[in-house]
Amino acid sequence: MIKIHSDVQDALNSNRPVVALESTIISHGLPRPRNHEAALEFEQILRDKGVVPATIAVINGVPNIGLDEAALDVIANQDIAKASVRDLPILAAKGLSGATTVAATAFLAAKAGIRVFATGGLGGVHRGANETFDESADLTIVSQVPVAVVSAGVKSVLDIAATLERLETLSVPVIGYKTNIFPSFWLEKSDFTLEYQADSAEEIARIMQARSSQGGIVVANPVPTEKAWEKQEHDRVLATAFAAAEAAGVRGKDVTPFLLQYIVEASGGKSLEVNLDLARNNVSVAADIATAWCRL
Ligand code: PSU
Ligand code: MN
Repeated sequence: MIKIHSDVQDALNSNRPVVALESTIISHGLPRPRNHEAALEFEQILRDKGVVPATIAVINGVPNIGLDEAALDVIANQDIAKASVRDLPILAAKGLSGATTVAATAFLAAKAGIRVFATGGLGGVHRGANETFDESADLTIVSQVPVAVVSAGVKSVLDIAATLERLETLSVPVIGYKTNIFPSFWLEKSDFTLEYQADSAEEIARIMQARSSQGGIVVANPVPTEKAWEKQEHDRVLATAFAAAEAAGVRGKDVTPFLLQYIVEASGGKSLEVNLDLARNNVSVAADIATAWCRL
């Protein structure tokens, strides 16, 4: 069972643009109370562009596509599970709430018929994955569901080279949005170039159409230059974060939330501002893509 908000269903029925938003970034990726403000702001960015927001989360066991005020309060202010696709049946049977990751959000968005999804940074292959096998389910699910994921690349705490290789193996198209350099979340650029770039939302929509229902695509949208984090400081703080995670013995699904939270504190809040800016930028580009998609 899935609960689709009437605003979302009406828009889908009449071919008006809808963009899915995830809830793990709100529950586990951003600190309170900025997380609640961000959830409301991301939705408002979409509404201001004439797009219906569909924030996705599991509330008392039921996947909700589009959240009301009370549900937004739950994801922002209650301690709920971080839910990937494998957790959905368990939450459903137990009647529990969960914040959906990119994987679970894309999976549920596709079920509802939503084709465009904005997040901050995609999950991927963690550094040291050759020993831990820690690779986000985000990659496999995006390869399987027909959703365009707009992200500022993958979080730079990850092994970006390995992540790009896995995306190739999984046959996921990766398209730079107005760039041929793969971004790295808080930084505008990584060391990796992309084979293809698109210079308009219309072009992305045409790629989506050509890919049809085979699976998703990754739209890599860099944080604007003037909003990016300074690279030296970024590298310095990340090194301290890896050492802290190692010392704390953090493993599995706790790694990403731990690192993000640690980095916010160790950067004196700088990483948080950049995370919000890059996410806003992704939401805005996703709005344009969803609009172009409806006009095809
Ligand atoms: N983007 C952000 N902040 C986040 C995330 C993305 O700006 O917290 C979340 C997404 O929900 C993504 C998750 O699916 O991080 C990756 O977690 P993991 O590495 O455990 O798969
Ligand atoms: Mn993991």
